[in-house]
Amino acid sequence: MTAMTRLAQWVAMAAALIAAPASADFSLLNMTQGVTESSRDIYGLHMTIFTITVVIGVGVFGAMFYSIFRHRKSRGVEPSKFHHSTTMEIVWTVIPLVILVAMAVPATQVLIDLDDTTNSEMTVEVTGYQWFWGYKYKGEDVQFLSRLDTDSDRARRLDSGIQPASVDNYLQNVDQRLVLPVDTRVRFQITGADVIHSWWMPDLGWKKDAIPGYVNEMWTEIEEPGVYRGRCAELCGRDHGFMPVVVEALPKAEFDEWLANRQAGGTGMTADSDETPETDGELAAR
Ligand SMILES: [Cu+2]
Repeated sequence: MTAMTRLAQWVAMAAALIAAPASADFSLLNMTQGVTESSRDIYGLHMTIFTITVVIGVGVFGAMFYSIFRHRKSRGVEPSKFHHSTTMEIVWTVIPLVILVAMAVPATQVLIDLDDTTNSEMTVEVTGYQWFWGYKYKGEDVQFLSRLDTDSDRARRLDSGIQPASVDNYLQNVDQRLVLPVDTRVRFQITGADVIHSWWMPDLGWKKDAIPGYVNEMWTEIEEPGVYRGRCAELCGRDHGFMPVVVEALPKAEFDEWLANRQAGGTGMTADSDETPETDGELAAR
């Protein structure tokens, strides 16, 4: 092998190494910005704290490696022999304290805001079951169960012979979506019927435990119409991986139409529904 071919090989390898991360979609590694003000607040907090930790990491490791190389024994550096430095102790106590407080103040503000469910315009009761979700529009006489869609359910079975990749939104689809209006402050009351589940919708910026005998509250105000997908985030038994959450946010007028349709006994079902919803009687029997 000539020196030139070897050089060409090295150049090609270096180019491939540089090109691989450049073509990767790094946004997939980060958390989503979501579609609500609170989800963007949370994303902002995440980025601020991430930046602070990166700066600290570079500073600490930079100082450490600089000291290791610059003051190594082989260079003939004599170690200093001092025992105690009050100045240093104060510096390395006060600086982290200031950083922690600077991070805690905005984080606490967002937490307080997330917990404030006052002034909500409508309430949805969310109940976790093994292994599906129940939704009830409080005071609207509309309730239904939301289960894994039949296509995913068929494909996930042992020896089904169906390629999961051939199923639309495999394991991320339900028979009946939770339909919500946009630009409306919606309160959620979340509980569990059997074991602890957790209702997680990344685009809303939060998840909340669904605990039997206890009602957790949360709220959201979705800004953009669309279909958002989440899942149960608390290991709740055999089929934990098969109870997705799908929210469809509709413009207000369309939502009112959907709700009226449901109240009139229609299914009011949305695009990917493929099953007859359970009647209220069946739901109550559970
Ligand atoms: Cu679960």
